[in-house]
Amino acid sequence: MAEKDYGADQIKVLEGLSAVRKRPAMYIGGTGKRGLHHLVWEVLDNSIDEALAGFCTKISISVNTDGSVTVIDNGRGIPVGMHTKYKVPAIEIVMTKLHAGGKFDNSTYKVSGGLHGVGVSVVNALSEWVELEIKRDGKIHHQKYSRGDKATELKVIGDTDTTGTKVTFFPDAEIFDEIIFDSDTLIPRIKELAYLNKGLALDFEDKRSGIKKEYCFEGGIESLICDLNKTRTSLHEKPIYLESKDNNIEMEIAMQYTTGYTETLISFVNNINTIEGGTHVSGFKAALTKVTNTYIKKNKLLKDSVDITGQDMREGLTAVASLKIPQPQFEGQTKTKLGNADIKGIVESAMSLKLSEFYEENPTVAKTIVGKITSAATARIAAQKARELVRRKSALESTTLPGKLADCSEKDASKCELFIVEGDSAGGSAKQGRVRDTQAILPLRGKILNVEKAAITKMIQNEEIRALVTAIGTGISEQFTMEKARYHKIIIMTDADVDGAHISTLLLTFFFRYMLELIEGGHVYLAQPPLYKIQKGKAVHYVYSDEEKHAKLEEVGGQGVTIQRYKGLGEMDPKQLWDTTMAPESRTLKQITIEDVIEADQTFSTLMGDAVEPRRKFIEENAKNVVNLDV
Ligand code: 0RA
Repeated sequence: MAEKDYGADQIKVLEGLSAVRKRPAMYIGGTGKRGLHHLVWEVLDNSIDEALAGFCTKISISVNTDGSVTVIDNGRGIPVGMHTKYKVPAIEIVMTKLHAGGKFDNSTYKVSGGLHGVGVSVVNALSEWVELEIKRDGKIHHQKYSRGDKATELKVIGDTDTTGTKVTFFPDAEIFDEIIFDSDTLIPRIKELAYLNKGLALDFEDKRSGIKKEYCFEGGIESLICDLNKTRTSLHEKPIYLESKDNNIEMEIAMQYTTGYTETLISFVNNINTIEGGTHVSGFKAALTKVTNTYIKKNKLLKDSVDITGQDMREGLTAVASLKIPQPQFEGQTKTKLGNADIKGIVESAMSLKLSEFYEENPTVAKTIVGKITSAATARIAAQKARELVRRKSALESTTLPGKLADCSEKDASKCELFIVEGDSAGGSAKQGRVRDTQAILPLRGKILNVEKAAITKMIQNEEIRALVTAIGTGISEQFTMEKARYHKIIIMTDADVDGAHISTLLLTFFFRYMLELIEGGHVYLAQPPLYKIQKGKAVHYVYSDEEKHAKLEEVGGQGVTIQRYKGLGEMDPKQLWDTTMAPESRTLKQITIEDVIEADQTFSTLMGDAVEPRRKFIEENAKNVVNLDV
């Protein structure tokens, strides 16, 4: 491009500006606020093109006190030489003819994108006046225009040893609904352009309010990633930056994984935000998936059974892809979707090459990323299985009640209680001791599955759990429906020992994970079986703690007192179990509150970990540590 001589002769296609004034919306999208600001973008785009062509390093934009806008660049300056064919200075063709400009033909490409890329002549057509100052060929040239027409002759007003273009324009109130420029509209786009054109200095000043901004990002879109991830926790320190330039196509990609779950993928083509995506975005996604999968396989970072989707690949990813291509075809509702079919393959292969290089050179980062992706996949698969299983009604909503449930006869759930009893023998006593109309008994054999550790699939296959879910009737997780509950009191009744505490903890974990509403509604209780039976003659006392035992012994003490320590519920006969633990008028129940559970949630994680010692200790301490609550 640089070696091409952009003489005045290269400016060819000509058409007057009357069409623009007649139908402005066709050229700038409308005559409202957006259209008005589009004038600024159109002028700015010409300067940015100079920067992209490698001739301009700094652009200043100002809103002046009179409401006009000035854009100054240090590019080559609009050509001022005489056009051999039209016998007028080239700049007059640039300013007064639609589509005029060397940039319109194929010898170069207009990379930055005005809405229609029609050039500065449109701005001229829709401005009350335009004033130009061109530094070129050692001279400062000046000219004024009015509503698209030449108002003064091009003249030299001084000498200079630099080059550049200064365009000042005042929008035409006959065209626009309002002609007041808004800094809040201008500044974000100017900043975005600074990110998208690394190293290019963009200054802004609003002389009406005194607001000043200076943007220049040496890191370009890498800096944009850092900015976007400012409020997030990144998984690797520096964004990954991939760059390639081939056959007039420039590709820049910056990406960084975070601990979060959202995917932020922003793409640009020729500085235009392609909100609707397009072929370049498809290429990006394909490359990320392929290269990462290949890396995982090559380094055996995963069991083959887990298959990772593109979505898993992008969980927690913040990425910006910026493309500069010669002839973008924008499609879609808002013309922000790239349509060029060949770009998918071009981006995919360029990015694949660079990303695999990056993974090879940065194995630590690569492995961190793989770790993130793997856990995204695992979580997705688990959630999916859970949904499928819950949906398959037979899995958990079988209508036939479990055989070992001794149900109650009352149909009003608010009057019914379900005792979940540890062990078949205690279950037997409970079945005999209960009041049949309102109390149901479900014996659980041994320990139920540790739901914290077990995958949901396993959990649902677990017989004890299935019996429990069917008996309660509510369903689990998203399917949970309190109205379907068959009992409003769920009472966990276990031995007052380590195993009993463990079982009740496991049950609470289950309720917490899958039937939280049951706990929130105050429907879950722990039964409090006595620890000791103290007997003197015919008088029998049951005590529920060591403190109580001491107090009772002081009271009844002396000779002939026998103390029996209950090792399990099974040691009690049906009547004793009824009197001490089940009879509503004499029993003590501990209602499980959400606070208990929140605290327990952390404890559960500790508990279900692999360290046996702290777990045992915890269970022992807490087996005794029960706050009594009369219900
Ligand atoms: C046509 C041809 C050349 C440059 C420009 C237009 C140009 C336009 C604007 C608008 C704002 N700033 C600008 N800078 C340059 C090529 C000039 C050459 O070959 O030297």
